[in-house]
Amino acid sequence: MPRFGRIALAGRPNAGKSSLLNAILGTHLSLVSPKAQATRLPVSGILSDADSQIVFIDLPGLLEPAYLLQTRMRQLALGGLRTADVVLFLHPAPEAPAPPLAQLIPDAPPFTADVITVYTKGDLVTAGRRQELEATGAVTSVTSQRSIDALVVRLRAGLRPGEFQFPADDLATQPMKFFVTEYLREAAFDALEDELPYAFIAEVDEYREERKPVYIRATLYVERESQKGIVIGHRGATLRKIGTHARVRLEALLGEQVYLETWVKVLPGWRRSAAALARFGFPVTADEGD
Ligand SMILES: Nc1nc2c(ncn2[C@@H]2O[C@H](COP(=O)(O)OP(=O)(O)O)[C@@H](O)[C@H]2O)c(=O)[nH]1
Ligand SMILES: [Mg+2]
Repeated sequence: MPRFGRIALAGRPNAGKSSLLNAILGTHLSLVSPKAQATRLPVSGILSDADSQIVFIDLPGLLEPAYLLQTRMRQLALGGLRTADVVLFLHPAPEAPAPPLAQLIPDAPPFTADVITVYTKGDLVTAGRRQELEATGAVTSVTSQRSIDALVVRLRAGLRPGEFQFPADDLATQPMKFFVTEYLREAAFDALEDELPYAFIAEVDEYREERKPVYIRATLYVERESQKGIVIGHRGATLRKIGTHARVRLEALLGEQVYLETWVKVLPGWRRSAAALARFGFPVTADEGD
């Protein structure tokens, strides 16, 4: 009998959730940034072997929302906890011990998943400290394949019987267009400073996979006219850098060449607009008045 499970990666912003997802999958699927709150929408990655399939769900970080986008991010993170069989609660080893997960989510509706504490960034503490922490939870580091493998073995062993929900060779559940916008955002987090990456979002206008190279046209949105100039940069240098970063990631994921065309536009206040957020894939929940 095959085994199947959904495992959510939860924790505070910057705990290393997306990095761990990528290390488990051996692919740079989810965007990673040293800046907090880069992940806005859950990213699912699939790990299959001969007789088991795990869908890992990389969730937005658990934080106190300051504006509507962050409210949506928190709702998505809490929703992800509800649909998981197992929750990996990630906490950086240098900041151990982890508080109880319940402390981060006093507003969460009850969920039934088992919670496993995973200390991330194990390479940033001493071997002695790692051993101490291993007594209370898993310890991983993206620089140690052994620690990633050990975690996967443990998770596979805990899976319940169930049919595969996805083809065995699928890596992701979301369409390639989604990853175009994610990698453009990763590039923005890399190339832009301060508040700008947070005011940045991307939308795919055209995706023609029948063309060789694959032709993709995307619009990059910021909130103010002054931000537009910064995203474009001197003679378009910053925009080129953003496009190249995203294109290289996409080509690695697709295994073929991509021609990525980008335009920059202003969409004032999109982070606080329910209509704009719905358009960018952040669902409006029923219990909300706006
Ligand atoms: N030293 C070290 N840094 C890590 C590790 N995992 C993640 N990071 C870094 O921590 C930062 C946040 O990682 P990210 O995966 O985006 O965190 P998320 O916000 O929880 O998804 C990035 O700069 C990563 O490179 C690790 O195992 N060791
Ligand atoms: Mg992340």
